[in-house]
Amino acid sequence: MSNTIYTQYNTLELCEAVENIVRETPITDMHTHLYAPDFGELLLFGIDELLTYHYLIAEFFRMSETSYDDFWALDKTAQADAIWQCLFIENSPISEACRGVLTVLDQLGLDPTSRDLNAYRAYFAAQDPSDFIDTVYETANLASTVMTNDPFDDLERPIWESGYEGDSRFHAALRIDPLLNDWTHSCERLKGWGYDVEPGLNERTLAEIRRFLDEWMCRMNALYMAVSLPPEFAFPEDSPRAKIIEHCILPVARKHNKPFAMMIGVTRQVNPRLRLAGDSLGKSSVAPVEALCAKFPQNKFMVTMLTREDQHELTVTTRKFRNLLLFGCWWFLNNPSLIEEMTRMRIELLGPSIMPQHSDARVLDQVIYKWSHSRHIIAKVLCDKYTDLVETGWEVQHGEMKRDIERMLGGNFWRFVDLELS
Ligand code: FIX
Ligand code: ZN
Repeated sequence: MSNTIYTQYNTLELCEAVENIVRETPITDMHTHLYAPDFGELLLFGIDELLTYHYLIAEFFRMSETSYDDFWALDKTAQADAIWQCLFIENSPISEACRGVLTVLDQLGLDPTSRDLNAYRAYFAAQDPSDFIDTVYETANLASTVMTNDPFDDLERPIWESGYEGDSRFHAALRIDPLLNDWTHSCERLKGWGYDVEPGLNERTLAEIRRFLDEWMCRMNALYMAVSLPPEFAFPEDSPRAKIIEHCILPVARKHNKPFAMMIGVTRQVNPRLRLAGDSLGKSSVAPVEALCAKFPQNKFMVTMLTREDQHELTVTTRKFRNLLLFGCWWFLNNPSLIEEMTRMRIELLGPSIMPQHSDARVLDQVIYKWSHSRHIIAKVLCDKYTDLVETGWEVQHGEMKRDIERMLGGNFWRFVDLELS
């Protein structure tokens, strides 16, 4: 009830209310790798996709003696069979990524005790993709998700160019890793698409990159621009990346009044034989984030960093800049112990002004487990924080907790996307 008041004398009820509000609040998942049905085969779902998620592939190769070549020669069903046998039958599935598969099966009403992979396959094979999105959104209690949309991707680009009409369950984010992390090749590609660009980044080239970004922001109706960056990311710096950020990304972001999201700390392909599973991480510097937020107060930045070591510094930097939104427990941090530690620290330093989590789901069904596990932890941390609060003698109304939680599960993101900075 929205007018219930919680005090130091009813903290059990308070925690129950927090748990309920967190469970019942529809979420905006602000960073995923999911796609609307019009993107066809790019929208992944089902048990074979769940089992061949790159998190599980990395775990498989640690436990199995199968060679890389033999594994990659298998078709997807056979890969899924091998992973199931190794990680679920011959070993207990106690890792977070394995547990996630079982949470999905359980919450979709399948029977995890049957251990019957073919029965699970039959369930997913019977689903119509668009209806199944509704089922998954309902099960996970999602309001909408934000995709990761890469115009340099040859499978994705044609769908946008042929006039993708949109799907209210999915929003777009313009992802520009190749532009910032590999300018030499991107220059060639832009040239091939008719932009008058040169490797040297002269004025004409910078203007053409701005035109490219502007066109794609419009075509996608993108909510933000995003990039993942290596640990050595620096700004300011005499590099194509720093130049393109300053002279192209930021002016276009200002023109559209949309944030620039930086995901910092990924070291790509430390083991290429693992393919998509072969990326790792490295401690990074928060100094470039500070420099960008200070030098460009009219730009909005969203930042997440990949190492545990960088979290405290990033949280403190976020205190200093209203044009910075901290988000998510990214990738190797999306594990219960780390989510709890980070969420606790962030709320202690920033109150409810954060977006504590995103799913990063690559397979539609994964939003079910990623959010179910995270909601549980967010509720646990908030129960402690509101309990500490009422122990001061302060009273908390049910509606006030609902307001805070709605902000953290979506509202802060939407406010920031539209925020006009003066
Ligand atoms: O760069 C990213 O957006 C990463 O999240 C992905 O590339 C990564 O492979 C992933 O799926 C992490 O969860
Ligand atoms: Zn991602």
